[in-house]
Amino acid sequence: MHDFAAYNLWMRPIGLLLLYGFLSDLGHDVHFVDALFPTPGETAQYELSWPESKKYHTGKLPEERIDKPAPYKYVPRYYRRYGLPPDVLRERLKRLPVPDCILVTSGMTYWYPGVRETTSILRNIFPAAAIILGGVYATLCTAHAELHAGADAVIAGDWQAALPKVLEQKYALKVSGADVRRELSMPPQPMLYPGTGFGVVRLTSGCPFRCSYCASGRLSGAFRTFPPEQVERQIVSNVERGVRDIAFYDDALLVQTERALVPLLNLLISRGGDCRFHTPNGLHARFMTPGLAGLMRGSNFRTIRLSFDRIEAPGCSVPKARAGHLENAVASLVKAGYEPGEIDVYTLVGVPGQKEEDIVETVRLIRGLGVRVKPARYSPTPGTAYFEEDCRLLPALRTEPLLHNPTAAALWGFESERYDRIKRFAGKGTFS
Ligand code: B12
Repeated sequence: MHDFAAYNLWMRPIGLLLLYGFLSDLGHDVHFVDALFPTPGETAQYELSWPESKKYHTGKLPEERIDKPAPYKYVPRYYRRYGLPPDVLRERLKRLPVPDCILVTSGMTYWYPGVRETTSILRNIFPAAAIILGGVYATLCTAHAELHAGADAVIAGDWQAALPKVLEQKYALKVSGADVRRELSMPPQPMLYPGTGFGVVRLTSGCPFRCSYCASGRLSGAFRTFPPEQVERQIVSNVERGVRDIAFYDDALLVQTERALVPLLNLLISRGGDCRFHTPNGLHARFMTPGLAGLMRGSNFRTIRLSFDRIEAPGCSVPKARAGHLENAVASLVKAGYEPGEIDVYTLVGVPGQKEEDIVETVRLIRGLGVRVKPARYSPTPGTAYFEEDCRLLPALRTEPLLHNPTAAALWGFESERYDRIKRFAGKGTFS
């Protein structure tokens, strides 16, 4: 992955893990490689940083400085490759049996140079294997990926719909007859990440809201929940193998809680144990209730992040939460036993057209509740209403996903100095 900054905040390619589960269950010989994470052996042998050495098994990924591509020439920041150095990745790949087919995932749209570098390494080592790309970049920038990612096939959206056909028709790999809806079959993560202390799960898919800055609708389709018992089994299978921290990857964990989160929390509470839970993706503050907060506290949720956006720009989205919702959410969490300083609140900063006064007022409001502000930089994302407006300001966004990077977006939509000023204000409550 190539970026200006990256950190292991419980980072896992959950889509690829599901695919691994699906194909192994069908009896295929599947091997899993995550080029971001070294094994304990590689960490020692190549003196790489261990990405789980900070609090709750988060940490710094191995990194090395690389040249900036042309669109980033004017960004005054170092650019880096995160994850395994290419030679270490090559060594790892050479130990695998020669595959028929390689399934590659992709994260943020602006990480495509890392995808391209990886496919070129894969091609070099396994020239006869078919390379199929999926994931966020493949879904949101399909035409770009077809031209630039170096894959033989690019699959947009859920793999369930398209992958079985592509595997069978193009590559004669047998997957028919499989129940592709059984997508929750995910392997215990320590099986694929030796020595890991964290895992990721998700209890729901998609989001019923269509906020103007978020592509969840395009990526995940209609909102649905998964059976809480299945997610509990996944958690237990990880915990039994040494995992102590579990992060939820849901877009909308607090939606339809009566059939998903509440039963899961009750199961976790009755099971007991010392596993900690985290919600790195912002929760909808308006759905937090005293009852839910009590259950989250009781089941050992440690990282609680809420979202609070009050974007007043033209084409304004429905705010994720209004001030009253945030106050109620914080009050519920505090009543359940959380210290205000343990609660983080994301607020979106840098939407083109967003007024600095509005952000300052929002930050003041959040700080006034005693909780921590986490300004989240805006990333223009294809498939959203805001993206269409952004393209009017900068048409090159349509053809160059590197410009979606929040650090680079600062240069055309919202200058870095303004962002830095707001970040300081968010931390200290003053502009000094
Ligand atoms: C969880 C999450 C996070 C987590 C973890 C992210 C991570 N790096 O692992 C946290 C909270 C840390 C995070 C942070 C950020 N995120 Co985020 N995040 C998500 C979220 C909600 C889920 C991603 C996910 O795992 N989905 C679940 C799995 C199942 O989906 P999937 O991996 O895409 O797989 C599906 C398909 O793509 C397919 N598939 C996947 N791989 C493959 C491979 C093959 C071969 C095939 C056939 C199919 C296939 O199958 C799966 C479906 O069954 C998405 C929104 C979304 N709904 O996807 C945003 C999203 C990816 N994030 C986004 C953004 C903007 C960010 C931040 C920049 C926010 C900020 N300003 O700080 C940061 C960047 C941090 C970083 N450097 O990583 C944007 C992407 C923007 C972009 N331009 O690409 C998204 C799309 C949200 C949005 N705004 O619309 N994020």
